[in-house]
Amino acid sequence: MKKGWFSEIGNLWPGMVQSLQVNEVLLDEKSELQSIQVLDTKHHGRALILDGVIQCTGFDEFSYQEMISFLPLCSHPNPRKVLIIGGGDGGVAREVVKHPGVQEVVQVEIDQGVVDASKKHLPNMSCGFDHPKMTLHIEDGFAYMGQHHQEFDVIITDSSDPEGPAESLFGEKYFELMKSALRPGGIVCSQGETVWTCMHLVHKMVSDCSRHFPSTAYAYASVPTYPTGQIGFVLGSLDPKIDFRDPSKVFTSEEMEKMDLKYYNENVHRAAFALPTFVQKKLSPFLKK
Ligand code: SPM
Repeated sequence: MKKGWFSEIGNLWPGMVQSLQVNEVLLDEKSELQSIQVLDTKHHGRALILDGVIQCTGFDEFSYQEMISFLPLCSHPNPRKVLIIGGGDGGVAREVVKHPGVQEVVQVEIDQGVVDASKKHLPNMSCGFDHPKMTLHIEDGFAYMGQHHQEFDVIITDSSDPEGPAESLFGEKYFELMKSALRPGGIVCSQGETVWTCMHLVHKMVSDCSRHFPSTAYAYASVPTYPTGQIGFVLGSLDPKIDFRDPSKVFTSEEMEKMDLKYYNENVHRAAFALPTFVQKKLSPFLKK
């Protein structure tokens, strides 16, 4: 923080910085795992910052939370039981419980401090935890995954970046564990960084995913307060015939209205998988033709 501005400096986006003008620091503490800040910003609502990195702001969080939830949910023909790993602010839970076919949601977040911070300062996101479909566990998502077999239809990994508590959620072993935790036909969707500054990471995740899933895809969404304004999603399916671009579930306008979706819709779903040529060239060995 300098002169009322928070600046996000990180190794994953070298030579650039994103800054937010701050009215007030609402929380500044350290959990056992990381530093946790909540800022009341001048133009972007409240911002959650973990280890100095912007996780979400009130201004654009809906884009990320809707897309990491509805891309996999609407690619699955019948997503009854969903596992969320990470997502301690509650925003992904808030979105997943909206899907009318989802009956049960289990969430595993490693840091109670993030949940507490969100419950106190980010009620628009933490409201996700209060839904009757939800069960929240505070424990290590990687370890949890190793103990569950053929249990979930969809697994969503809403992690921070791979420097810190979320590192284990980016390795090949994690994709292997997710595969065994899925029911037949299951789908995974992980926070997939950005091709603009982390192509090496994107390439590794997509290639690791393709080693364990017969169908792998990469999609992206616009999130102005993340570095480069973009974030990706790595998706894998146990169904070799799936076409991720073609949603299994298309909501009626009444359903859309009821779910209060602000970013996700059928056209956005299809467009999210359209990759620029340089990305297509790099990832095509691992993506389904
Ligand atoms: N529920 C919201 C949590 C957000 N999780 C993803 C945060 C990613 C932050 N870093 C983005 C950097 C992109 N290279």
